[in-house]
Amino acid sequence: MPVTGNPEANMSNGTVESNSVPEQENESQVVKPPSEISKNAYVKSLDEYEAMYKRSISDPEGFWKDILADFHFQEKQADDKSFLTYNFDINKGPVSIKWLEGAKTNISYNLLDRNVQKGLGDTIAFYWEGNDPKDESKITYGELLKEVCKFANVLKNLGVKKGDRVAIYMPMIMELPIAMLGCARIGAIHSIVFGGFSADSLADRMIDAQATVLITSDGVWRGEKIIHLKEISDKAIAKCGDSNLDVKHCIVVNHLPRLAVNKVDESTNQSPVKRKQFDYLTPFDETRDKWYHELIEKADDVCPPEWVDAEDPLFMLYTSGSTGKPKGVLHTTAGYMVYAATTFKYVFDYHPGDIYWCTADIGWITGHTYVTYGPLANGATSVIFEGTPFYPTNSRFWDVVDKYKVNQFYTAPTAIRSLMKFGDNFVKQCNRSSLKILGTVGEPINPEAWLWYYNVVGDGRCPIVDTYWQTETGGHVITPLPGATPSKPGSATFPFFGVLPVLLTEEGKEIEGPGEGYLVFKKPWPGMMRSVYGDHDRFEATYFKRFPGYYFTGDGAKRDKDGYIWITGRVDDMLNVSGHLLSTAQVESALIEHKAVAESAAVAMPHKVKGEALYCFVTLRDGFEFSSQLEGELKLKVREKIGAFAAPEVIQLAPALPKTRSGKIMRRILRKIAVGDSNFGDTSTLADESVIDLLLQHRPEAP
Ligand code: 6R9
Repeated sequence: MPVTGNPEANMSNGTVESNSVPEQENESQVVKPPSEISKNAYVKSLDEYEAMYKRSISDPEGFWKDILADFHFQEKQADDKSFLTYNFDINKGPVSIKWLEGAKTNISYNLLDRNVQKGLGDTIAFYWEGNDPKDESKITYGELLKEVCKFANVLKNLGVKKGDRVAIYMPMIMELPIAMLGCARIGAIHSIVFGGFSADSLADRMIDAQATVLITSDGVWRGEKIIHLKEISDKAIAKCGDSNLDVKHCIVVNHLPRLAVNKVDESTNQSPVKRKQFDYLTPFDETRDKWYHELIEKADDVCPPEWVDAEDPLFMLYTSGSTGKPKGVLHTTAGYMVYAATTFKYVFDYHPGDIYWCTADIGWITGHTYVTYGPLANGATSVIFEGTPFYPTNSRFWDVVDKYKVNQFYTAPTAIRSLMKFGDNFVKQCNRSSLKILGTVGEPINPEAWLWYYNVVGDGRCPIVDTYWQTETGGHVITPLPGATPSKPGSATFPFFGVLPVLLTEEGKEIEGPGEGYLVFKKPWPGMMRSVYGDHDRFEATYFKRFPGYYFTGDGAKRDKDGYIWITGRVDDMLNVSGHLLSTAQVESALIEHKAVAESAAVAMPHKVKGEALYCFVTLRDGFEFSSQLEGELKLKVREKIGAFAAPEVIQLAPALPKTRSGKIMRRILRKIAVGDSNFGDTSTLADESVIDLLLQHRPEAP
């Protein structure tokens, strides 16, 4: 049991109920769950959590079978099938994880038909809140089922079959979950690419997945800015063509014209949004492109689900890889479904009637699991938000909370830090009394941001669930339960049911008790990834080679004397900008494409709002001069190759890079230069120590 010591014993230390928590720099600050929350929670105390956790580890079959009773499996019951077979040790054979293999189900049936059968047909599944506060809509479970069936029929009519990959590049609109579930209904594998990625990134992902169908929209408003997604899609499709991938169908949602329909400018009798895009004509290829609404109009609203194997793929989602090439993380059906549903229920303590809101974009794993699949599996009512926290004002999040009376609110540390900057008034002018539980995800949350979230946003009455997980883990793996876990600001606390975290030393020895090491997992849980799409060797090499017998997260962590787990961040060549993982190799290969660049090296530097930001060093080819214009061009290059969120914070000229005698770049030194720390440690392995002085001379004044 990872809960060593007795956390209850610490609770007098800094414990506050329904009140502010003071700033205090130590690991013994414990914030007890408010009794109001514990009283009604599914898990009411740490003792209850521990008992359930113990059972999930010692009797996983019994534990999950109780939960499986809430799901529908076709023909024979799931329990007639092999429960779990797995191998984590590459020395013993191929790594594999199979859960309920042989059982047949369909996730869209479980999320929609079953909820309608249970009487939730008229319950709101999603409220949609547009970028413009006047744009809104809603959809019930009954309506959602029909829309999903219609779209599934559209796909079928276009020839899409079970196992085909469908790429989705869309904004946060209702058609996005409909498209996902439409794919799932017929057993097609969706591959969603976040709408902030560039044409090149979209094309790379489509080519890797060999996706011949793309679903997109004409465009989207982000605050005051319009983004023409169809134009980006067209560029991506052209690039696919260059790689011999023939994209046969591009389905386009006509989203722009229907925006701000309520907001009419009396002088012109037109909505300002409409006026702005009045002259805009979406580029359209009559043979390849199809309007979503025209296809849907003719489609039947009944579509029997395709019964797929528990281990058939549900979706793939690309995540950065340390070599620079993104990996298509593959998730399968039953394990992901049950894990998404169970973590959602317990971690947000969702009860019928609650209104839940996760601000993540569906293009990331958080949106997959905690906007679409987890909430719908629980018959929940949630908010889908198209906009940004800063538009039209910095109160937008809290306005939306008040408008829909949101009970559970889930966002990222980077959003919290950026709102913190504007002061408390934007928060305090909103009521927020509906809030019960606050969540955070994506990167380590610094205690200062944690306390602001707790004291200001939550008025000192809402527990915070700091949920640690990854695209690869499918759902939360280390997280507090809001009614049970006394939290410590900045700690993700304890493992979720079925998850067995271990800290390892450099040599792969398990660390018992307090200590710091590599975070690995010793056993599979239902929702973990099964492979890298099309490259099982890479799956094994990335996650199972360094420490045979364990799944390696790529993160470091420490365990304190009370057994609390604190994630310390990535230990590989990965960085986390505003909660988005990027590999340094990916950025370096974008920079090197510029004709002026001979060599480049990217490192992470701490950033007040983004958590981490990119600091890039470039060595130029002969005949090129470093200038602010070149700096601008290089930043643009990274935006074009990857996406706007990846734009470097600093680009510095490096007459040479610090290398070992074998030619390896010593990033450790570059990280020190980036933060202005002149304590370089042992530099004896450098081929040329004078490089350090050269780099210091070219360091910009205030990076
Ligand atoms: C869900 C998601 C995964 C990486 C992960 C870790 C970091 C996520 C965190 C956290 C500390 C948390 N991370 N949640 N670090 N505390 N609560 O973000 O997936 O985009 O794949 O990123 O994010 O470094 O390894 P993904």
